Amino acid sequence: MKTALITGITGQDGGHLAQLLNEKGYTIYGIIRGQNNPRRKEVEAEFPYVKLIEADLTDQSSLVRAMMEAKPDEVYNLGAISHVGYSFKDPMVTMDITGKGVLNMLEAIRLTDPENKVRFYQASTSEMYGGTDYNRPEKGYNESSLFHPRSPYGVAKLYGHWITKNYRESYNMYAVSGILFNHEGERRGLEFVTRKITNAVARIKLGLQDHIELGDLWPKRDWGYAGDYVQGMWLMLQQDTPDDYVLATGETHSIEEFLDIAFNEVGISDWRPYVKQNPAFMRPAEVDLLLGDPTKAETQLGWKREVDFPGLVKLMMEHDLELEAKNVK
Ligand code: NAP
Ligand code: G4F
Repeated sequence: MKTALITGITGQDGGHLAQLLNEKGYTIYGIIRGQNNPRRKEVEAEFPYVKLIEADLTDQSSLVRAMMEAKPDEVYNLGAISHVGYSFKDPMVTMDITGKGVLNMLEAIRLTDPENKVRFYQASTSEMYGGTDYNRPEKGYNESSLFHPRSPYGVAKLYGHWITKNYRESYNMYAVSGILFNHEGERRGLEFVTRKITNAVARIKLGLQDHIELGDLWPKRDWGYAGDYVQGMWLMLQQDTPDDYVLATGETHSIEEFLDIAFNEVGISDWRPYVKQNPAFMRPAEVDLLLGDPTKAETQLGWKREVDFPGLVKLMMEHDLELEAKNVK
């Protein structure tokens, strides 16, 4: 049976991927950072089959040790500073982890895998396209579209994307990038707009809070379900030849549309009295519109997303209503 090493095991995608690989019979190692990571207990409780290794993407020696301990067939590099807004506040740490961390991981693989057997997945992102008018194809961004990142996060990810391609071309490594559009779900961090909304709407419905503060409401995103997207990551590592793929739904929706469905789920037809705008949640440069074209992944990998936009909002609302009901006295 195969062995996988996952960075970012405490994150949203790390959880979905651990579940998927466990169903497939993998031995799973996860990298956890920090001397007392608050998410360690959650991971241990939810995924007891994951063996945790202490390491950090900024510490290459720790990654070499992790490779020597896990001896993986596949490495999924999901670890990153992944919040776009935060990357403006801490751009250098973002570059160290989200950008140079990819190089640290690739070099750790090269040093410990002289036979070039390990397959590597890099978590690239639609943020690399930047959503600018001049480079936006009608059917959505695909694998050949131009990049124009609009945040320190997007720039760091673009470095990770190109260094992955460079290692594939230079050293013949099986190294691929999945260019994933936004994917959400019940494991999404509360700092991201979808989960911030579904959690707040549940709390408003249950009388636990009276409003939600958000930044800009007009940006549009191509939002899918994270459970569908980890299937695509796995498929990318099972091909005869390594290549890069876009995963997306092919639909785009504004934050206002997300609010419409979320509030409707709890019987509130007009959300405006409950939403206040706060400039603290606006960004120095915004990505206006993201829309992806997943044709290549659909035709070559046989990947297809199952959950649609209303289904995504509904499943997140159901989860948060159940979660927050425990806080009602
Ligand atoms: P997430 O929930 O924010 O998880 C990020 C993970 O990175 C956490 O486990 C975090 O661990 C870990 N991490 C941060 N700094 C680290 C370091 N120095 N060393 C090792 N690990 C570190 O992100 P996600 O939504 O699961 O996304 C997974 C990956 O896909 C990320 O690289 C993200 O940028 C990328 N991506 C996400 C989306 C999306 O819509 N979700 C779309 C495209 C690409 P701690 O618990 O220690 O903080
Ligand atoms: O939920 P967001 O923070 O996600 P964003 O910036 O699209 O990034 C996510 O998707 C990327 C893929 O395209 C990933 F690479 C990245 O790691 C992350 O997972 O913000 C979505 C939109 C933005 O336009 C933001 O300005 O929502 C807007 N927004 C409005 N009010 C807000 C808020 N975003 C957050 N986080 N919090 C707000 O209060």
